[in-house]
Amino acid sequence: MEMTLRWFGEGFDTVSLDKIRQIPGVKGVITTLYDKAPGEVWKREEIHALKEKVENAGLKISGIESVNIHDSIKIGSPDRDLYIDNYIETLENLGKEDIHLVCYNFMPVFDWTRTELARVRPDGSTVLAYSQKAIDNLDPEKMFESINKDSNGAILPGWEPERMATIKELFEKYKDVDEEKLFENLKYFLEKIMPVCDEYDINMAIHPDDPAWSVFGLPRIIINLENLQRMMKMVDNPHNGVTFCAGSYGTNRENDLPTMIRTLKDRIHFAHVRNLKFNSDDDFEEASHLSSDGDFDMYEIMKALYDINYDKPIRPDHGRMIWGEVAMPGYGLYDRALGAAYLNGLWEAICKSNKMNGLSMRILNTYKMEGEKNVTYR
Ligand SMILES: [Mn+2]
Repeated sequence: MEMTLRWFGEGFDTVSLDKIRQIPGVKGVITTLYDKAPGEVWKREEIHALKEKVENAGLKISGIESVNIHDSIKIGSPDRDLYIDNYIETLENLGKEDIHLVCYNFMPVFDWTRTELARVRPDGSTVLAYSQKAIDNLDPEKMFESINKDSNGAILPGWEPERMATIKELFEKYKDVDEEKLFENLKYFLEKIMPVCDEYDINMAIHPDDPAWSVFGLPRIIINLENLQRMMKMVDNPHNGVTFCAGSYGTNRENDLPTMIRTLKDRIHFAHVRNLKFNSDDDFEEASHLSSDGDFDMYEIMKALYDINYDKPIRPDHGRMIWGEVAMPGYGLYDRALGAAYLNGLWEAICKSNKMNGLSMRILNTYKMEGEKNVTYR
């Protein structure tokens, strides 16, 4: 695996590249052109400048999260081809800059949804949390206000104020889009972009809907193994793959995370690993990464990734806000650094206890590979 950290770019992220570089084992960032609107073309020079910035800090771009999908593509509006052409041009420019991983999502209207961005835990840390009761009592048009007031001044990913200003119209546009239609529109999009992905070897990694069920009556399809298998089969190309986000799939307790990983295998192109603590079936909060702090067995999740020889980018996900840090909720430095260190520790222990060979030994520079089978630790 390749340990990375998400970075929103200069001017948008409170965490600097030189701090990221000091996290043991992190050699790459997952980044984006944060001020690009969905549907806009990413110019090659802009991508190149971003790449230079990252490389000058001694890191590399391991992938993009996200190139967002314009609503017309998700809705299947007559103008969708224009935005798909723009998307293809962006992919082409990314490919030319030697970037081969793109995370995206296909969620209508709202991106990830939480009802609290700073719930206080007993240890004084604050975390993102979700309560179905709070959602059920909330007018969807007020959702943005509710999310925005706790954002520490940051623009949250997927919650662009410009889009949210037209929320009523957006809901109206999605009124005829049900799950079947959304699948159809996703298929149409994927079929159009696969040739450029094949040409430049770009792995498309769809991010799950978070939480993994319908909110405010909007259809959500990337929620479980069955739907993922349908998605991969309907456009059966190895570049059509998934972001395995433990914290998002894990919101539905029927999703067996290690089994999902072992079934999806090499169609997993990117992994987000974090833990959740359930207070009841319809209320959860984002715990620290440690197994004993939440409800997921993080060892089993990492072991499943090891078992499929996972050698692609992985990142710790939302962290708690600790030690007085002020940052975009979920994206402070400290707790994500603790998460990366913990996941690296689990990985090293799994590797050593399994006397493994070849591929999945590539935990950055910690180990040296000697030939295909024989591995010696430095
Ligand atoms: Mn995620």
